[in-house]
Amino acid sequence: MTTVKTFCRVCEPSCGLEAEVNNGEIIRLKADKEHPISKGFICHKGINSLEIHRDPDRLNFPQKRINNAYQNISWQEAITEISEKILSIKDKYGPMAFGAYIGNPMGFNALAGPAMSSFLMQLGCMKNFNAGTQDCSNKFAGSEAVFGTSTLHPVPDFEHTDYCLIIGSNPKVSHMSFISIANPMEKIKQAKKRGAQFVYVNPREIESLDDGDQLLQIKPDSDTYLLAAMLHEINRLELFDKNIIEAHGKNVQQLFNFTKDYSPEKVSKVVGITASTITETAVAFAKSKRASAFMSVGANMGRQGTLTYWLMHMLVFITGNLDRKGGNLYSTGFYHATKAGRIDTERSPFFATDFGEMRAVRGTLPGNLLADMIEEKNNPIRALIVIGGNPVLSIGGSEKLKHALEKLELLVCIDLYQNATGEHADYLLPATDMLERSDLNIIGLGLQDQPHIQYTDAITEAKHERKQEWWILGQLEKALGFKSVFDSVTDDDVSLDFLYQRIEKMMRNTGLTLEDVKTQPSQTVVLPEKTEGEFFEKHIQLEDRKVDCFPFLLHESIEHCSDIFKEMNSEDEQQVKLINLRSPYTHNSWFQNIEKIREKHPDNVLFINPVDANRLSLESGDTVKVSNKFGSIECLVSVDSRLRAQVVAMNHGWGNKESKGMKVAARFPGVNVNELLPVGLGSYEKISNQAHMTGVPVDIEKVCA
Ligand SMILES: Nc1nc2c(c(=O)[nH]1)N[C@H]1C(S)=C(S)[C@@H](COP(=O)(O)OP(=O)(O)OC[C@H]3O[C@@H](n4cnc5c(=O)[nH]c(N)nc54)[C@H](O)[C@@H]3O)O[C@H]1N2
Ligand SMILES: Nc1nc2c(c(=O)[nH]1)N[C@H]1C(S)=C(S)[C@@H](COP(=O)(O)OP(=O)(O)OC[C@H]3O[C@@H](n4cnc5c(=O)[nH]c(N)nc54)[C@H](O)[C@@H]3O)O[C@H]1N2
Ligand code: SF4
Ligand SMILES: [Mo]
Repeated sequence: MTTVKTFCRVCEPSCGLEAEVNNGEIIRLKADKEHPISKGFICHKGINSLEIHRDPDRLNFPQKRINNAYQNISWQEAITEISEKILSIKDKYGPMAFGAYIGNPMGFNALAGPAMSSFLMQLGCMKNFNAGTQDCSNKFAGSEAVFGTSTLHPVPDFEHTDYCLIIGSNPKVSHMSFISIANPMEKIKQAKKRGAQFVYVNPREIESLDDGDQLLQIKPDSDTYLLAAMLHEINRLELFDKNIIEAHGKNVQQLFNFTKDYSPEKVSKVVGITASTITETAVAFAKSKRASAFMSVGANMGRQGTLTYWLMHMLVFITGNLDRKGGNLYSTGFYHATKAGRIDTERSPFFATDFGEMRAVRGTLPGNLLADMIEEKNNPIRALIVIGGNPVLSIGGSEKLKHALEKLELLVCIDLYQNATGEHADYLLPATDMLERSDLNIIGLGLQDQPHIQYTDAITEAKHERKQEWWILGQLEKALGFKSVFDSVTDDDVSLDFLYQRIEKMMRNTGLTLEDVKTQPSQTVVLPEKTEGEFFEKHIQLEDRKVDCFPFLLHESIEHCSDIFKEMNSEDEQQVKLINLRSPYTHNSWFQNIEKIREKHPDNVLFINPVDANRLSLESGDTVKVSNKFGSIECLVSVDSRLRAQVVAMNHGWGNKESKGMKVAARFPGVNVNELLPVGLGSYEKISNQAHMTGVPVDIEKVCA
């Protein structure tokens, strides 16, 4: 038996793991207590990834759909048949007939990224979608507008902060996103011991709340107005940092002209927080010596996630906390990535399409238009490749997407499972899991609380015929006559050194080679801490290196902001709204096939506040019909006093009734909450393509047995 070090690639902390391996089989996974960053912290998902590795339902061979059943075929057959179909579709319709959807796990796979770009570019595929538009694309658009680059996201400096505002995130359950931080709750605890104040903005009394924390129990989808009102107060009371603004900002007066319209008194009803609390919060933030802010999916997924992120950046900047120790700092890491995300902020990014003006954000179109773009009359998508994603369960309006997928001439899914999307595939291609491939922690680049590089070898050989994405795409490239990773070698045995060349080049600034990393304990090199002093000079990508406080790219959204405010202000006070909810026992749509988890947590329910439950005569365990103009579901309710009145919450990633390839998940199917989310035109934020997924109005009725 040997013990091998590796790291988890399920979510962003990338915790250190140890694998006990016997005769090439992994017997057990446990925490790497010696890991210099995660120091023994892990969660059960990291441990349970072993269950996914040995799940009998895993895809093990390439499969082809014949008469609605899947048959194993060889890789040779799969590559030949798929490439022939691709060529014939290209001949008939041209490159506009291709589409791709890249899922969230592909961000955690260092060799897959370049392979996917190479393949899609050579295919001429312009209709690219990914999980980012259901997650965070507002952050890309927000930082583009304010800093000129999608890759600049200063993170809170927990270690030194005195005051931290956490908007729409539940670190205890999710371990956060857009900040790679092992054991965030421990960091928060340590900060609190020093006397730091943590303030959560959330419609729910979340698990992360602890003694001394403050909760601003906001109404869903209204964060933009809370931040606008806080800035209103900071301006009114002249609590901004004049010197910093003068030295590093522009268009500040226009920002204040905008926030003038949103006094605490005016927004109080819409945000559901008293005017005095808003003022107090603004004053506390501005008067703290070192204040920081963070926002995540709860705010991203509202209708105005980009404006919310803009205003969060503004709050941090005008109070002098941007690039300040204990405020928000950019975490450079092993490569200066801020240039890579640079865009021209002077020109409109939009182009004309049959769906009206549209843009690509980091190359990505709105996921909420995927179904429409398959069904459209002119130039529909006829061939789609899905890599490590499950759009049927992760985008709104699943029924519409399922219907559209059946119209494709070719659907290829590369995944661990025949997931709900794979149910519609013509070809299923089996991918390796994280224990079967080498990797480097590329996901955290620019977002690490403590910068570090870590490498892992594959812990075990890939079972059966599972292959890595770079291999699959490289083989397709070769068959299609494109430039392929296999061109430079005589056989299929491409050396790892060759594949990691690009990453090694990226590491050049650190003076380290991959070999240096591999020989360190836990194959991890801790890099210098994030520091202040470089942000304005080095990282901002606008020509004049100033923070743009009223960016041209946001003008249209800003104009629209007052319309949404009016609409919310005149809304029926009793209107119930659905918010997103993450559970410790699921991870988006995967981990659904792990029997021991599903037996303990067999279902997802709709959580409802006692006030609404009473009004509707509901008790926990009752069945309800939840509906709106987008769809309808039937599910069980659980009465939960942690929610604000008129707010219901439900975990996504469920709804595997028809997933024949995931037998455990099909036995515990749960309900797909995304049936209730808007889809198509008008269902996403135009500037960012971010889908509207929280604060969606719903009606609830009791279903009598
Ligand atoms: N266990 C587990 N961990 C995960 C995942 C998982 O599925 N399960 N998913 C991973 C992924 S892909 C991501 S992106 C991260 C996400 O990590 P986080 O961004 O921390 O996500 P959540 O825990 O869903 O926290 C979002 C919070 O927003 C609140 N919220 C909902 N609507 C609103 C609103 O309108 N305004 C405000 N202010 N708050 C609102 C919700 O109540 C919820 O507490 O988690 C990652 N980690
Ligand atoms: N209602 C609602 N919907 C949501 C959210 C929400 O909070 N509420 N959250 C959104 C968020 S934040 C996200 S990130 C998206 C996620 O959206 P997606 O990325 O589309 O979906 P996942 O459920 O993460 O599916 C990942 C798939 O990748 C497979 N996979 C895992 N590892 C690998 C690998 O190494 N290689 C390959 N090829 N496949 C692999 C898994 O088996 C799974 O089928 O969902 C979004 N949808
Ligand atoms: S917190 Fe995330 S990275 Fe760490 S063990 Fe859990 S799933 Fe893996
Ligand atoms: Mo996500």
